[in-house]
Amino acid sequence: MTSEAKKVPVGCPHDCGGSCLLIAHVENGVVKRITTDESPSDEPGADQLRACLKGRAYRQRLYHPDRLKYPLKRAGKRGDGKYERISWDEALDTVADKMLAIRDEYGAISIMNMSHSGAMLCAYHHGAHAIEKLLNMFGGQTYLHGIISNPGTVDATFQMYGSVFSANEREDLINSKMIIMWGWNPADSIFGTNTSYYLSLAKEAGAHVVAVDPRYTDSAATFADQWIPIRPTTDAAMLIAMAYVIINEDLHDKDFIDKYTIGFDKFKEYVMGQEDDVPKTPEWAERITGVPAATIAELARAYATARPAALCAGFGPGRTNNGQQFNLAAATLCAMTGNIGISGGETGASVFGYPIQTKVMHFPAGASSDSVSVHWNKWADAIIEGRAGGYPTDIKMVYSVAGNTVNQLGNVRKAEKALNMLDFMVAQDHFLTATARYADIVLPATTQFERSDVVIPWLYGHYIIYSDKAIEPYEECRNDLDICADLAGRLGIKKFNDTSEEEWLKYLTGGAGIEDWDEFKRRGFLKYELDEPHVAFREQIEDIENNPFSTMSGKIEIYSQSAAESDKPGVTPHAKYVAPEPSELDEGFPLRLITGHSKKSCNSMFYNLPWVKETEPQEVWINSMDAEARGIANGDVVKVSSAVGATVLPARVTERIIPGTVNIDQGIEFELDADGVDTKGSANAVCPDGHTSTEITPYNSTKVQVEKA
Ligand SMILES: Nc1nc2c(c(=O)[nH]1)N[C@H]1C(S)=C(S)[C@@H](COP(=O)(O)OP(=O)(O)OC[C@H]3O[C@@H](n4cnc5c(=O)[nH]c(N)nc54)[C@H](O)[C@@H]3O)O[C@H]1N2
Ligand SMILES: Nc1nc2c(c(=O)[nH]1)N[C@H]1C(S)=C(S)[C@@H](COP(=O)(O)OP(=O)(O)OC[C@H]3O[C@@H](n4cnc5c(=O)[nH]c(N)nc54)[C@H](O)[C@@H]3O)O[C@H]1N2
Ligand SMILES: [Mo]
Repeated sequence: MTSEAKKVPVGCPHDCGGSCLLIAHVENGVVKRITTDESPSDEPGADQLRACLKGRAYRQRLYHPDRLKYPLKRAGKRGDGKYERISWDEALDTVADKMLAIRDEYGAISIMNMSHSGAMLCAYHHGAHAIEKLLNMFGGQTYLHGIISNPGTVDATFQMYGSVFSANEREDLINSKMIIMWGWNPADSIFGTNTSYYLSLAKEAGAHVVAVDPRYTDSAATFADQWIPIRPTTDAAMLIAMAYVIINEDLHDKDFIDKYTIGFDKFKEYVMGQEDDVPKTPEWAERITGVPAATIAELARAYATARPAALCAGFGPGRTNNGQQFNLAAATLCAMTGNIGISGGETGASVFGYPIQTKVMHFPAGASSDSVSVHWNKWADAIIEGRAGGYPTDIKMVYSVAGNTVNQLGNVRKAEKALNMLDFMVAQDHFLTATARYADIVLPATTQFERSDVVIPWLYGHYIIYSDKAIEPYEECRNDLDICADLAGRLGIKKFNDTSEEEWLKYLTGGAGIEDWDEFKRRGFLKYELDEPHVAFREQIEDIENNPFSTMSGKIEIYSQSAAESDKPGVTPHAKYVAPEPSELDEGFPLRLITGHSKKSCNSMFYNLPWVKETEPQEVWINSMDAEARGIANGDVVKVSSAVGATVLPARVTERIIPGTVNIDQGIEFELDADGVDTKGSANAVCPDGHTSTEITPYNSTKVQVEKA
């Protein structure tokens, strides 16, 4: 007998920047259909939280034939994917025995926690939170520090504004007269639920839209009146030349600069050439960026006179050597034109928007004073070199939850070498990922459909989602917290968790102003009613005397004294174009590589779903000039190589990318052949694994060669 379908609200917690409502239509315990937010559009609060195609295709992920169904034990070489089914008891006993033995012999910190951002937007116990707590209670861990996504943006916004709450809400775009999508492609990379919708509204309202990007992206194609192709890693030069034009033509907002900023004069000396005898003219920038001087000057004039104008900076340009200079320069331009703290403006270094992060807490993981850390990009070196190489400890074991580090950090060949040196590895995931297939024990975790949680937006949006358990766990899958709690028992850890799910959720959302919990659960969301969209630093601009910026001076620091006093290499007191140091990794590799975040995946997730795969194939974009010089025709299979490795994939010969630069979308999982060459077109088979002195992972500074395979 079929019962009637019930509709259950579920929040999508994956790390794309959106945080959308999925409505699971459940019949007889099976999700039959997924729709999205259909609440009436005239309701107060946030707009409908409409899901993307990946969220709506989630049934294919939930019930994918390759989904992990039960615990697995390795039955072949690390990496070859041969496993056999074991019981939960055998799996957890094995993990606990190994952990105890490793702690006895080498200490708890010889366990590296490689968990990452797969279920980033959970407030509660799922994804990486529980394992962090377990390892802390076990005596500490080696965790991985640094931010992969946007360290340049975070540093720049702290340096200039003293806060990471530096983004306007997307709804506010409708108030902009001009929008510059600078290395920003939200048609693909989401960056907040409904961003594309708000861009459409802005365009309908008459905003002039310009895209500055090495690629003619789908965002540029859909929204932009003008595409300005630029060589990657050179953006700071173009922005600084725009500052030159604005100063030279007296278009800067002197009142704003006087009242709200400090250090403009020092920056001006640099721009006009008094500091180093190099005036930063558009002609100077043309040589660096490849953008015609006249185009730079024209954009500068348009931006300076279009107020309010939103300079929306993506994270791609910051994922380069000296990437923080991009955001410092962009933020400086926003300040010079008085576009900060006003509706329709933007800050050029946007991290968080509406401060939901202060209202909903994450599951508390505690801390252990014995823990040590290494930078994300050094995880493999830390295993390979250990204490002898200057790392804090010798790593014997890796535990990975909700991360695919082997695939998502550079230099997968080195990763393979490191993992083969371990005594033991555990991975907890939904699939036998490129990381999980090196594990000795693989544990199957539930998805958001099989548990309850609270899901919050990544950057922008004044809402929280109640994600209700729609179905029982798939096959033998278990919740991350329950797995860790069972392990805790076996490890002799007491009081790992004595709080019920509902109590946790109420506690973690205690500051979120939920008046009627049952109604929150029933509807599946709480949308805060705001009079107008949140604008970063509005309070400071409206009343600087009483609401100073959280910088040392209380103002926007176009010149930062504390940065001037910093002894960290790469830190500069004001925005500067710093040419990258020549690297031996670049020799013999003439083309620049960028690695975009695309609609066909969320990092390494979703590309295995037929409906998602249909959207676009994995290809390397190459300009026809570069292709012709190499005898490459559209669709030819090519080999892309760098100093650290190579990958093979079809070429898309196109004018949609600037000559001299190629693009491989990041996220696709690698598979190495007998020669160590990746056969799937995975970006990190070619991106190296270093980081800059300011801890940036400079994927988009990679140099490669392309040839017919
Ligand atoms: N669908 C989808 N959405 C996602 C993700 C995903 O994988 N898939 N990932 C999520 C995550 S974790 C993050 S951190 C964000 C990432 O978001 P971003 O980092 O902003 O995304 P990218 O595609 O890397 O870069 C944005 C644009 O910058 C361009 N670009 C690259 N280098 C340069 C440069 O030097 N100068 C200029 N001007 N442009 C450059 C690229 O061509 C691209 O169009 O997206 C999030 N959203
Ligand atoms: N070349 C290149 N590489 C990049 C980037 C780039 O621009 N260029 N971008 C980088 C960026 S910005 C980021 S943030 C990183 C992302 O790096 P990661 O966080 O390592 O990548 P994801 O693909 O998000 O990994 C998520 C994994 O978590 C699993 N997962 C999801 N939900 C759950 C859950 O509830 N429980 C458990 N146990 N598992 C779950 C998924 O199945 C998936 O395997 O990648 C980086 N890699
Ligand atoms: Mo990210």
